[in-house]
Amino acid sequence: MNGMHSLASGADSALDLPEAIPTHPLGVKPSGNGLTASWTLRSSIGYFGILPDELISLLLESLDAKALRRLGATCKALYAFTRSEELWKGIFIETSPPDFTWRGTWYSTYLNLPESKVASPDCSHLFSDVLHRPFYCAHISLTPYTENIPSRNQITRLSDLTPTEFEESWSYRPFILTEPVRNWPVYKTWSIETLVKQYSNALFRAEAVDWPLRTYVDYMNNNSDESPLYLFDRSFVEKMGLSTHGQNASFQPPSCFGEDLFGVLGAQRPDKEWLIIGPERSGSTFHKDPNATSAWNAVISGSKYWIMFPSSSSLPPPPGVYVSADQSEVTSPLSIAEWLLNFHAAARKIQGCVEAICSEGEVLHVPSGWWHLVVNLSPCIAITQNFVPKKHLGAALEFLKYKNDQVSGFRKDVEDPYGMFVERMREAYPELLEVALTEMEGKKKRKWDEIVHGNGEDAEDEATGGFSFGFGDEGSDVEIP
Ligand SMILES: O=C(O)CCC(=O)C(=O)O
Ligand SMILES: [Fe+2]
Repeated sequence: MNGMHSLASGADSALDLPEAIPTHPLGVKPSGNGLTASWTLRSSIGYFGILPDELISLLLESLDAKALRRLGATCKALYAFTRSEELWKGIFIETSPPDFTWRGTWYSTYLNLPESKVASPDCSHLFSDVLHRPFYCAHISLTPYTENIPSRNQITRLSDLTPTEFEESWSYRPFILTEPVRNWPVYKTWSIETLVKQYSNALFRAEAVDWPLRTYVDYMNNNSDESPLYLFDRSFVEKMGLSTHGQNASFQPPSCFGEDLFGVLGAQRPDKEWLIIGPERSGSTFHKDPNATSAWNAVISGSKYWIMFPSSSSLPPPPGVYVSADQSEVTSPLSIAEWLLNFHAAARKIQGCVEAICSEGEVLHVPSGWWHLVVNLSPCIAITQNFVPKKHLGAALEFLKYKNDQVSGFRKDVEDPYGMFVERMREAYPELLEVALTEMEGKKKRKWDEIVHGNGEDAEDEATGGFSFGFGDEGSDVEIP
């Protein structure tokens, strides 16, 4: 935590700073403030005193609710440590009571007490980044990161595209469509209020839990989590009784995306669509979409900030993202807020980085293989679908064949997704399949030659003087203008 952050929560200096962060509920201050303090609550924690704060909070992760509460009763400093919301979120979710009232924090919800009945001793003489940072991250303003997008990074907005334009020119590029969603019945009728009225008791999946919508909305409206629980439900069409075909469809994929080739798998296709609801600051840390699919993401209400990077075997992952040598494991260890604080400024200068705010009524296209981080700038409802467009058939086949340990979203009884996809494609689109298979094998051979003869050159396109990214592992090359 740097000096500025230390000052930010010093009660006297908060007003001098552009970003006013409220005072921590127990008054805990960042470590820097301790440098000039005459005394600290930490001196009362006895033998624990020799441990750094990180280790104390790590140790507390192994205690159950009862032990935490007993330890917390010994002194104010340990009380503050045992009140970490992350600890109580874990304990509450593990317990998962069938019926409960959201009380504003994970701790008070677990105890089923109104917040006013929960002790909040004055811990203003405790100086700890470990305790203060999650609170700080939960309150930073997002605007410094999401506005003033450099013009070269701006994702193109289009009113609409034809399927041919999409196939020929846009399958490899992010873009925003501004029109197609505006006629959807769900766009015209959905808001958090209307949904909670109509589906109050319906259970929706939010990360590891299934909560009634009204409880999730209570949570949305009143939480201070650094990484708010995110509703991400793949069965919303059935749960909400929506229709997806014909004249009365509640929503429909924008027509430019053309046919989704995973459609040939019928009922055996992997998960394809999700309802996404979350409060301001909720969102998705960096990832690529499953099975080398592309996606569209339509904002029904609210707005989302997107930052995206192309990917290739010859390019490093986005800053702050770590990929294992065989690319099978991706770790984005930082919360969205911490990533923004630490990496955003450098990331947006990287060639290939694109950004946008996707507003209510707009749809963003995520091409196969692109890294993306998304954060909701206000309470947000969105629908997303993953699909395999013609131009990325090769990427999907290659993923299913060579990364079969990372394939996801298929039902357990589908033993060989690659084999089944090839078989169904052979029946439905034999020519497309042949072209994609030939391309895929050709690429494998080129890659092999590169390794053996060391003539791999897929980053710099010297002929055009432009910069092209080789989608060595997930598709064809794409030119970044
Ligand atoms: O709206 C969001 O948080 C983005 C969702 C996303 O990236 C996904 O569904 O893969
Ligand atoms: Fe995604």
